[in-house]
Amino acid sequence: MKNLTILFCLLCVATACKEVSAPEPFGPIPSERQLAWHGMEYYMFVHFTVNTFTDKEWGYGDEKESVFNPSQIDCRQWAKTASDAGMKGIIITAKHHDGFCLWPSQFTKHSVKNSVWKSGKGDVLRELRQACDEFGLKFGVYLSPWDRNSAVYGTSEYLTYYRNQLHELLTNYGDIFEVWFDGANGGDGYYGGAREMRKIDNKTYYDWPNTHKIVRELQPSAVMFSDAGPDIRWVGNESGMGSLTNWCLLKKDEMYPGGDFAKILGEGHADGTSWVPAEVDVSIRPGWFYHQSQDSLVRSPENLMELYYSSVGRNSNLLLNVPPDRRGLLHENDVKSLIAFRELREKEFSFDLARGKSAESTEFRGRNFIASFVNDGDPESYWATSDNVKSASITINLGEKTEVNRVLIQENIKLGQRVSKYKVYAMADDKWVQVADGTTIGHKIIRKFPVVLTTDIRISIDDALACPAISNIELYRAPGQ
Ligand code: FUL
Repeated sequence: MKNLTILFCLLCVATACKEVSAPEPFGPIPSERQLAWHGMEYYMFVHFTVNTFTDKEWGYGDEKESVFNPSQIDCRQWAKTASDAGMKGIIITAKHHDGFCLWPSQFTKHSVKNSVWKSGKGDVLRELRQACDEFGLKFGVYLSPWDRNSAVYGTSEYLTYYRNQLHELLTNYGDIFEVWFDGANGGDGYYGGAREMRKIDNKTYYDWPNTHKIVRELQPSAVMFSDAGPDIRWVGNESGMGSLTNWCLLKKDEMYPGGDFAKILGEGHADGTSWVPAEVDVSIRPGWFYHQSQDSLVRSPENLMELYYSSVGRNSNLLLNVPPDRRGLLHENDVKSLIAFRELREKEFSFDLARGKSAESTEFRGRNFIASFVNDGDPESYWATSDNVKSASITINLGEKTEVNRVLIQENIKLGQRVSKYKVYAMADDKWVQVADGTTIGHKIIRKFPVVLTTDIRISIDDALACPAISNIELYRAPGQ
């Protein structure tokens, strides 16, 4: 009888621990290009044009080309700074609303080729591309749809002009990782001397689907950003605030660039029909362009750290604008702050207390999806529950009493975004104490809580759209409280 019992138990263990198939993907999932984008997390925005020299934020379109004359431009300094700051790429305003082109476009006179800079032989994009390659950064372009210089803005001829320019950018400057389509458009402008108000219909004028096709064809690995995607969405504000509830999903066919969708863009749609994650774009200074008067208003490293928590820590990427000055250099104050911010980040996340510690879960679907895959340092392995189990918890035993005040959690988003409710507990004085709670996870969340002296941290997934699949959990003791 005893032998039979032992055999029975062994059989049970063998069944529970057998290798099983992975969960089926749930809902929309990211494309390869979107997955690569998620991995970038933090990169630089560069706003640079005639405005830098006229001290404006929006040029009217009548600026003389000669005003663009950086005295010591050095794109290597921009790229080196981005790399030293821990950024993964740079997106530059190839053309802002004023219509001035930072490359010698053959379709307009309004560009660097008619400036005095390098006797009209310069090309900012070419220099930046080379610098990005040298420092191992990806390269992206912003091409403003609104063009206050163009005489034909508002007519169908302008679309041809816009697409020709896009073609130049996408064929002459190597691999582009992101194409940024701004949502601001229509209003008064120079328009070739007409100096009038021109309004366009956001929904129809640009015929976006056909412009998107050009990008797909010429740069299949590039993601496209706009208020409403198609690949990456605006977060709905320019203050650096990602939303705590943040689905990478969107009913994108109901949206259009320039529409009034701020709240929806922050949260996304739990039942969205496409994978369109949020990007937080924000400037290191009050303005997007350089103004000497703002030299003392550069965000502090501590403030940038807050931005990091409210963007990367909320399932968004951080696109941080650092505008070059009239010399064509990133200002010393900005550089100092960026480097100190990197140092702060390194201190904040210097040692993962969870890595390699014992982890147990209330449920797992099979031995190839066990709890300890969340803290093995392998981004490919993950813990997943059986298909019908939508709430379960995982407990990491730290081995001894340890101070903890940060938790980082990642879902395996290749299978879609699933978790809709979670809580984090710490075992303190023999009791479970709740230290954080929230809704969505997605690519990554980082949560702060007051220092707790604990032996175990428990992540409780309380609800999910499909069985949870968690690829990573990290724990930290960041300096301070
Ligand atoms: C906005 C523009 O109007 C600003 O000038 C800036 O380029 C910002 C990133 O997007 O829509």
